[in-house]
Amino acid sequence: MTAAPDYAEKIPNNVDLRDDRRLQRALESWQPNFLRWWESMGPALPTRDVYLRTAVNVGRAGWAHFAHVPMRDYRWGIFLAERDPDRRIGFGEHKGEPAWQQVPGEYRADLRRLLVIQGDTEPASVEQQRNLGATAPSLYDLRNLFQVNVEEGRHLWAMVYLLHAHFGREGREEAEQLLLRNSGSAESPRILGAFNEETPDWLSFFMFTYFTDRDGKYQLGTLKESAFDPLSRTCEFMLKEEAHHMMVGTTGVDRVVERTAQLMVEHDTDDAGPCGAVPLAVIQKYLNFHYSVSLDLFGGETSTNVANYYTAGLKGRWAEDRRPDDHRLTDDPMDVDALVDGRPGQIEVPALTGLNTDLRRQYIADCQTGVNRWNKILADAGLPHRLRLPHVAFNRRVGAFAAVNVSPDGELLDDAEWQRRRGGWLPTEVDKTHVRSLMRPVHERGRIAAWLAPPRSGINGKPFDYEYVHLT
Ligand code: BYC
Ligand code: FE
Ligand code: FE
Repeated sequence: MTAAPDYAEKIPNNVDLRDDRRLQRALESWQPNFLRWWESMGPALPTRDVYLRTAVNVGRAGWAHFAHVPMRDYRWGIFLAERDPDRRIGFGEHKGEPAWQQVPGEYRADLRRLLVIQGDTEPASVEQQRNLGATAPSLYDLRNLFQVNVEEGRHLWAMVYLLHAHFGREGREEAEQLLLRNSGSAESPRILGAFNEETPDWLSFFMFTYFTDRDGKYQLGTLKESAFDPLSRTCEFMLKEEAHHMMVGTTGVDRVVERTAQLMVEHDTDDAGPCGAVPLAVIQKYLNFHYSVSLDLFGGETSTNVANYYTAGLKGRWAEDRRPDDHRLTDDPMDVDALVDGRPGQIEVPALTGLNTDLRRQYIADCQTGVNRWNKILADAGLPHRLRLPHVAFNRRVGAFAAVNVSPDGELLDDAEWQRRRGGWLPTEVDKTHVRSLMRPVHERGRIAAWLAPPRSGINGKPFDYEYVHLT
């Protein structure tokens, strides 16, 4: 049994930090830098307190508690899911051996790289969302934004803990760097493309939490399979929090679509823009953008990196234990998306090098469930319009399709035609300006912006008109 964390400690944790003075001191010296980063790069809107969920334990019964807390007093703790002392490695060349409690020397560099990439995305998203508070459509949404922000902050702590505890001086240096790179910075940007894009409005925020946080869910799902047990346990716990981020994205887009559909019916028009909502065509363009930049986050269609990670036992597949194969894949083939004679098609490759494609496909199937939901909202409103996911090769910057221009239907285009038609598929300055014009803050209890439907239920059993945030 893991002991309940002691909230009197500077860093709440269930990793017996007090027994490791060196590690405790390292984290305590990183903490002020984290807090400085949070003050300068975290949520910009001043608040007195926010109704937040704080992770306090890992057991089945009650892993979190809810209370109004001043954000600067939020306790970013370190929590690993409970240890299974009998856990064995589930895949790769070490399959069947006991899971590792320490990092094997030969895998140090690869594991550090995975932790750094994962850790880099967490504060990046907080930076991207920094200014959204000023235009929140309701106190309920404002609270959800801040909840996501503090938890992404905690996910940074989760990676920094592993770097400090297992990677010595190099790990401490990487932990410093995680606070020095910044989203969109020209000199030292965040590592992955999607995390250098802007999140300037709430439609972008909902699309980001739907599509980009969902990449997080799938990547964490593969790292949860890791032979390195502390990483596995960390990711398992992070996934609990991620469920809320998924909810914010899914129901956020639901509510945008619902409001738009309502106004389309009411005014008998295809363009809800003049009625003060986001036109369905613009929702589709935002979807196209966030989906395609998120597809890039899965890396190349074929990758020797991912083959090495799998063989070594560092990174598994989504739902590894439910796969009906030998979990080694040394002789298996698989079809991956590729350019065939210059057009989108498929080729057969060794399964190990196709694992980014495997994970991307799991993700795509999950994304489709959201689109189905949103289409049901349109159908229930009596509208014939439908949303859809664009072709996998559309607007890609990473992997096999980075070199070509492909329409949402999968049609190959030359540069001139792409330039001529891209404004019909991706948000234009006019679209963005319209969306921004809708982003007038609604900070009064129980009220909501005109472009968005209210949620079906509140947070933790509270009503929509609860005082989720006290502004200063
Ligand atoms: N942008 O061999 P390849 C989350 C680089 S999100 C820029 O195909 P690999 C969250 C790649 O690094 C989850 N560069 O890649 C969400 C490589 O560089 P080097 C984050 C990219 O390694 C919302 C080169 O291209 N976690 O948690 O098989 C809010 C060749 O690529 C990109 C992880 O990603 C890109 N999009 O796969 C908050 C898990 N893609 O080595 C949080 C850890 C690739 O030539 N990361 N490159 O210098 C990984 O597992 C893998 O590194 C990747 C890439 C899946 C990212
Ligand atoms: Fe996260
Ligand atoms: Fe998240």
